[in-house]
Amino acid sequence: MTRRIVLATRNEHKVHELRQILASVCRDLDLEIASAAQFPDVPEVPETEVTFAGNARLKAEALAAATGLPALADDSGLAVEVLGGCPGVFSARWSGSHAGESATRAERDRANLELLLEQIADVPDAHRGAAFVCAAALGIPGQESVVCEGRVTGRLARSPRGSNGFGYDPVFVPDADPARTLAEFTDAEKNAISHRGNAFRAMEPVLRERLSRDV
Ligand code: ITT
Repeated sequence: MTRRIVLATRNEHKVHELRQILASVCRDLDLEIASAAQFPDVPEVPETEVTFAGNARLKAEALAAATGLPALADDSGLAVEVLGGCPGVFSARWSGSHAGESATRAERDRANLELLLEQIADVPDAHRGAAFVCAAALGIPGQESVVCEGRVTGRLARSPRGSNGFGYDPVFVPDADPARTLAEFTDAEKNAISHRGNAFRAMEPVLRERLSRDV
């Protein structure tokens, strides 16, 4: 039986990656995956929590309540060691909220990345460690939500390289392959090691159990 679920994100890059990750994690589950963009009347939920897990839970529960469907949310960001874990939950708005501005996501991503590079310009290579962190949340109407986390560690390059991915990918050099930034990985290579891939792979047993229960 086909199960309909909805991705609680308006970031089309995340939607693209999540569709591929879920296709490999739940290949046999016969999922029909909708995204928040298909529910334009449902307002975006303010990210008022101060943890990735808290914000992921907020997004999943709000969309599940509004649509009646199981909802999967992703709250993620970059934690830079020398900045004490920032930008962290402020990763999407590090250079300002840009509320009401007409800047595109690509322009906001570039402004965030440029500000971060400027802030750590004097930091030597030995201290440029960072991690991408992702909290995946599953919200199902009438059930308690579940959150799983994933991360990938690496270092920050001094200038952007590569054109794949989004956000801070062009400056993130994963420990698993120190010759390339994540923006120089293919989608499949990134998903295999990424914070998002790791968080949603950790969610696999929960998805199987909850989606079979919710019929
Ligand atoms: P939704 O809330 O609608 O999901 P968003 O982009 O605002 O979309 P977040 O609040 O979780 O999502 O912020 C995530 C930010 O962290 C994102 O905008 C990037 O700046 C950064 N980020 C997260 N995952 C990333 C990845 O895989 N590659 C590069 N940057 C990433």
